[in-house]
Amino acid sequence: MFKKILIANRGEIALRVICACKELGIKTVAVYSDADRNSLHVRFADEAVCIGPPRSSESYLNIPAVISAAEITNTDAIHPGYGLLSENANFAEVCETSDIKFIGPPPEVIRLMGEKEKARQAMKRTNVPILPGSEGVIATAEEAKEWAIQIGYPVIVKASAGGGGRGMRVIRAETELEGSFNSAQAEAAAAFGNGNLYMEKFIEQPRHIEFQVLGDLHGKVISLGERECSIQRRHQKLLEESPSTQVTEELRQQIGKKLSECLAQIGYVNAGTVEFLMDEDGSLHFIEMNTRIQVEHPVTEMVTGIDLVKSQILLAAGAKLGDIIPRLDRKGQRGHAIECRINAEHPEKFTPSAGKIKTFHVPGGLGIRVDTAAYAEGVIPPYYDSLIAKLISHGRDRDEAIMRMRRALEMFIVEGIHTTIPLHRRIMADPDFQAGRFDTKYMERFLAKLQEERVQLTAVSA
Ligand code: MV4
Repeated sequence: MFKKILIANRGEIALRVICACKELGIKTVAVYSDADRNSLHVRFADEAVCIGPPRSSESYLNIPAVISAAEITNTDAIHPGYGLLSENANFAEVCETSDIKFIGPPPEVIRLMGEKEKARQAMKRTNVPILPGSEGVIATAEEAKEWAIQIGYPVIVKASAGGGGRGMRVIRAETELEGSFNSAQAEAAAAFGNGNLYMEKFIEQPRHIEFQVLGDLHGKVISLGERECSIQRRHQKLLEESPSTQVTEELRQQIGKKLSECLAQIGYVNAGTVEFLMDEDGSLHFIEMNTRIQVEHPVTEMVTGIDLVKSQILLAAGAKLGDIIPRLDRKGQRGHAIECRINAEHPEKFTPSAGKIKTFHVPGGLGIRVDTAAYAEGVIPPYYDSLIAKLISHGRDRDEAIMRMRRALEMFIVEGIHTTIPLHRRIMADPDFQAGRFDTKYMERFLAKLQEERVQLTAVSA
């Protein structure tokens, strides 16, 4: 087992990893930028190393600085958290060549999943359902035209190096094809240094449903069920839940089995998330895979009782899935969990709201969990992600999870900066949300409805 782990991250996820290490009796090293000197991850780690100026590009993303910090502290392994270096195959490679265990999949698997078109073909080969689409990269608009005829309009072209919504174009008719194809190619080349595009049938109003998987170093992969993540705005998720009201036990088992087989073949190791779109008739279609622990992992933890971050560490150290997860826990999901992302943002304009927190009161009680690194009198720097807390509720069923979330949102007080708390209060009160009637277009409709009613969310937050 590792004696010491360096956490190459900040904020709530750095604290989350420290929690797992403490429970495993592993020493921790925090790295921090000049802007994070007074952050809680620095306080709760056993050691802390300053790795540079506030901007991420000069600190948390600076590979030589992170590796040097690991070397001077005699670290055995690095946990990258999410974002930052977590899906950087080169970083994973540098860790391994420096004799430091990277807590995540092998570099070649990170690289494969980073090339969305290759990931798609890999899933197809092992019978994971994918959308009708192109095979291999599309070189020219002419070629794209032929694929579009075969697939049938509407189609979507996506950047192979993209993901998270960048470098995509929906094409509804042949007249739009050449223009959209060329602009997507140029955008992808500029953004990712790689203009490779592929094409899929376009699903108009999908739900976004993702499966959590864990793989060990002995060739075994298991699925821990799904999360429903459709409630998002501009590709930023706002709240997630597990299980999805739309996934039957039969579908969950069927997809879980296929994923276990497919990912075992690929050599998948550690935690991962497989993203699907659900169409109007309830079928799931693979779109991409994320090779990291995700922000929304707690909803899976609440319904499975499995500590995913502890599992990541144990799996990286060579543990067998059968030894760390009792058969009973693998049976399935108990109850229902919801996570609200509390961002330091204006709740309507979604513009960042950095500054000093004046009051910070966190709710608690049965069925409530708060993952945060924020505190009263603490400062939210403007340089990083705006997520300041995750409020998670768990109940015997969805209604109970919603009721618990509603009372916890009432008792969550943040003063001094704007947050998304008032927005979440409104969503929880929405009959469509309560009935489970939503898809990836939900927030557009919801925000339009608020505008019509002229609801001032900031007034609620004061
Ligand atoms: C799609 C799609 C419809 N059809 N692919 C957006 C982010 C990227 N991960 C994939 N995305 C989409 N791919 C096909 N074939 C619609 C989206 C999409 C979306 C997906 C998940 C969550 C929110 C979304 C919001 C807009 C578009």
